[in-house]
Amino acid sequence: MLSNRKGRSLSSTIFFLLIAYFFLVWLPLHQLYGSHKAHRPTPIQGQWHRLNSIHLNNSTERFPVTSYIPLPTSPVSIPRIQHDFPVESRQERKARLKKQETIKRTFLHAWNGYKDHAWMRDEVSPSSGEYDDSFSGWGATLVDSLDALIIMGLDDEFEIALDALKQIDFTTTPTSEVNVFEIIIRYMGGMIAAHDLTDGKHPILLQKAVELGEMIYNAFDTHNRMPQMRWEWSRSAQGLEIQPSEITNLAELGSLTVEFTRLTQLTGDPKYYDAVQRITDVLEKNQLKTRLPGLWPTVVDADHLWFDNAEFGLGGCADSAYEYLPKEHILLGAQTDQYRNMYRDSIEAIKKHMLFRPMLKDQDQRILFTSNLVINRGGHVHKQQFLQEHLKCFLGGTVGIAAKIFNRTEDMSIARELTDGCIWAYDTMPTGIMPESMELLACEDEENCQFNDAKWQEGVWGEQLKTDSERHQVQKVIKSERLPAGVTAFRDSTYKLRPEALESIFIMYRITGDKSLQDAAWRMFQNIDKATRTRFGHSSIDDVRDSEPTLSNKMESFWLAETLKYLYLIFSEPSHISLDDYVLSTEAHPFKRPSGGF
Ligand code: DMJ
Repeated sequence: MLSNRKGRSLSSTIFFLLIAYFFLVWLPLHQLYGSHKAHRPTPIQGQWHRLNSIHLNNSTERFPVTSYIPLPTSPVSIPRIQHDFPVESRQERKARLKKQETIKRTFLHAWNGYKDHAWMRDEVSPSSGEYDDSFSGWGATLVDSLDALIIMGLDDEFEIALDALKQIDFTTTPTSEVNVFEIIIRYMGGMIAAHDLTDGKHPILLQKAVELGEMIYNAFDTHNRMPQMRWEWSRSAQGLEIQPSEITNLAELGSLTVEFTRLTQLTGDPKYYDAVQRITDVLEKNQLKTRLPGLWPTVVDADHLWFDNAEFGLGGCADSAYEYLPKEHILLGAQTDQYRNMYRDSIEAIKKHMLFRPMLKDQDQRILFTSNLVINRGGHVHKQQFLQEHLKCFLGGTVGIAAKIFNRTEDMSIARELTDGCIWAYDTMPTGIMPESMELLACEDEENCQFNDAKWQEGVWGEQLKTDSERHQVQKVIKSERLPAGVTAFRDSTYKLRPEALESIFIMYRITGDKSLQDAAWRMFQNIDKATRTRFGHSSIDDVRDSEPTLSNKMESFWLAETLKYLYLIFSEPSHISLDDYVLSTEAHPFKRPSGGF
């Protein structure tokens, strides 16, 4: 009798526990994650005239390497990057997951637009539902997004994308010129990261990365082994000589290290690492010989290895060459001092010559930007432009990572103020979105800088205001240009769905644990989604000053691969893609960091 009663009370306890589990755990989780159904898309047929199927798989090299620079293989430990996050409360977790789910749905909106209207093409045109093949026609959005699908737990979508990947032929392309940098960071980055995140479970990922690597390696077959960055691939296919360009972007030349190093680590084939190490050696040799020692000009002559150009900056054409210094150091497991030293020389020059504090109305806001410089032959500044570009917003994150791994604690406040500068630039615009580029005024005294209206107006006018008519005219310019206080001109008022500001916020959040960075990211996300959402995805906009901006029908693959991935990760558990386990490429692709050997 007694045991019967015990049995009954046990079964009712189990029953209540099951009910509680269903309502409190299963149902909420299912509502969050389980409602998405994947559907199989149809490849969109192109109207390209294939270059009559020339394939580049067995070409003979004209300038073969006789001995490869070996990959270092005994990594040592690197100081920790991530903050020690405390356990969050139930409420905090719920609020965070809700935001993360909204970001995931936004990702799916754009992914589905691509799947339904541009599957296996490079990009969907997000307003018209047409497609665009801007990166050799190998399905850039599909391949660039592979690891984002894994990170967001979209497993069915990932399987579908993986099936499609099998059909991509990286040995031929309908385009006459291959953009080596873009192809490496988008395609190879996507495949390697997906391989690393799935622990090599899908051999096709590495197979295809190698197929692409074999193809692109031919761009390095030049007289000095510097790659031809806008590669005339059909010349190589016909056995004709190719040359590195006299006008090569620093960023393109200097940002292949991480992808090619990882490819060698994964395959054991030394040639990829050798190829990029040769570039690093050339950059190192010339770093202190340029017009601004420590920094390289934004345009370099890769044919004659001349670094005498006058223009210096950290935005377009230069950015990721600097970003990859600490990142390659991490990927190599700190086995050489080369990247540490190169980073030291570059950051010291940046601090000395480029950093500036803009003159703002609210001087309690401590923010930093970097200027562009034109240097004459004698090494003197010919021109300094206080120009902030969206592309420069990567810098806060890079300086933050480097401050941690190289024990440069004194740089951490710079990292934060650079990141805050980009947040300010978003918050200050009518749409809440930072423009592609704008000009500002620099404080003369950084520690004591008052906003000076007359100076600002002169900055807008470009010279001293002499007459009442000029003073009247400048007011008109400020009004018609809709210049926020402190901004003297909009160089380019578009927003192209770029990730850099969110990238730095992600890194600085993981380093500091400061929740105000999550708040800033959430504001930015809501504003971007509102201004850019279209029927088939999200579109670049023409003017961040318009509350209802014109859409330019363009969605680059980095919207899914970077911008939305960073947003998702800002609201993830900090252990998800920890910066102490992965190094993120310039296209936000996480590569496994070495631990104890390769
Ligand atoms: C991305 O393709 C990469 O982040 C690159 O390094 C710079 N520009 C775009 C995004 O803006």
